[in-house]
Amino acid sequence: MKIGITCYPTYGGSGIVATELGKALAKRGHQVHFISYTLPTRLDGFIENVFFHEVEMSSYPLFDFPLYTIALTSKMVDVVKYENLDILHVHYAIPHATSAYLAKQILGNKGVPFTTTLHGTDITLVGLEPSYLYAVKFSIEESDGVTAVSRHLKEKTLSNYGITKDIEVIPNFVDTEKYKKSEACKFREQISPNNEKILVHVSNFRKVKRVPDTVRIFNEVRKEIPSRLVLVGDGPDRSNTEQLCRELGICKDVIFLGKQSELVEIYSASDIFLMPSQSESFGLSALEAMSCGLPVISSSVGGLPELQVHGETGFIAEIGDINRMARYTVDLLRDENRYRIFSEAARRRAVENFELNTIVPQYEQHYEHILTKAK
Ligand code: GMT
Repeated sequence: MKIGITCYPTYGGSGIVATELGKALAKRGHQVHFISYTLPTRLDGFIENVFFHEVEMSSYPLFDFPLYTIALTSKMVDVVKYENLDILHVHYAIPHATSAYLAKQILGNKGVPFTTTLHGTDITLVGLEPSYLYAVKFSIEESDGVTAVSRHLKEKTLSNYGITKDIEVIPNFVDTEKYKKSEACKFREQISPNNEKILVHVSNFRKVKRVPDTVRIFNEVRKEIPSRLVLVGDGPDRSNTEQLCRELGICKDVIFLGKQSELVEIYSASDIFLMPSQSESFGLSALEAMSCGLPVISSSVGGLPELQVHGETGFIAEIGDINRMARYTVDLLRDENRYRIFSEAARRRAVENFELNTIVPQYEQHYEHILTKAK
């Protein structure tokens, strides 16, 4: 198949899923054309069967705001037409599904079907704003296929937008061969010179991630266990979080690594993954951490209970219940035997339920189903 994929290329779960999917499809013999405004984060190096088409944005004095939706539409038309695509797959509804719809209309009988994967805040937050709501609902309804990354997100889409469309749940996935604990880990020696326990959090530091909660949880844990906190990523809440560490006087034990593309070594050096989010449709970074054998301490929101099993792969608490999350962390870190059982269960859950080779064929079947319907 010749597949066009559009996603946000920056640091964020939807772009990562789209990129890993495209790479996996290319490996399975499909030709994959990424269409975005810059090269997606994980699309590094030459990959056979993978092509990148940059959306060109021209500026003009009248345009106070960039006309990305239109520029993307035109690029989609161009790529569908000249690369003879069979299907377009857009990740994150806004504005990608709207551009794909427009491209299909412009191409008329030369148009191809498009499918939209819903990832999270496109449905639960931004999409609900009055300025986007009608366009999001319309574009989802007009998509030839729709997938959601969790049952929770599917239900939210149906109820929030009053949509009756068929939505297929295809969960996020992980390459468990790549994401596995590497034993020879130099980074561990650096960050844990005195055998401190390592807590880790990875996100784009947006409000919904509640990064300051990770610091508060850590602040409680360190009172009982020698430990350090590793924070990976960057975004709007980074300065607040740094400020909080200063106020608590714990800066020497909190390591801000900023954006990182290679996470396996970081997870291999860590003991517990923290995800205290306000909203989380799936929690891809938690899955990647689980695949490296990290138990997860998370909030109970969204798709997180579909990902991890409370009392088996980690623990789940109410949003903002810092003390409980800290308690769970301490209890697990204190009991070596129990920790090992949780770590193995986390890895097993990733391998048995969310392995790349199990999930990617579900997307292939999804495309085939859409193409058969369109004939
Ligand atoms: O925050 C978003 O909705 C955007 C998206 C992203 O690009 O980071 O994240 C969502 O998609 C990921 C991949 O499917 C999920 O693992 C995240 O849980 C989800 N984030 C939220 O729901 C907050």
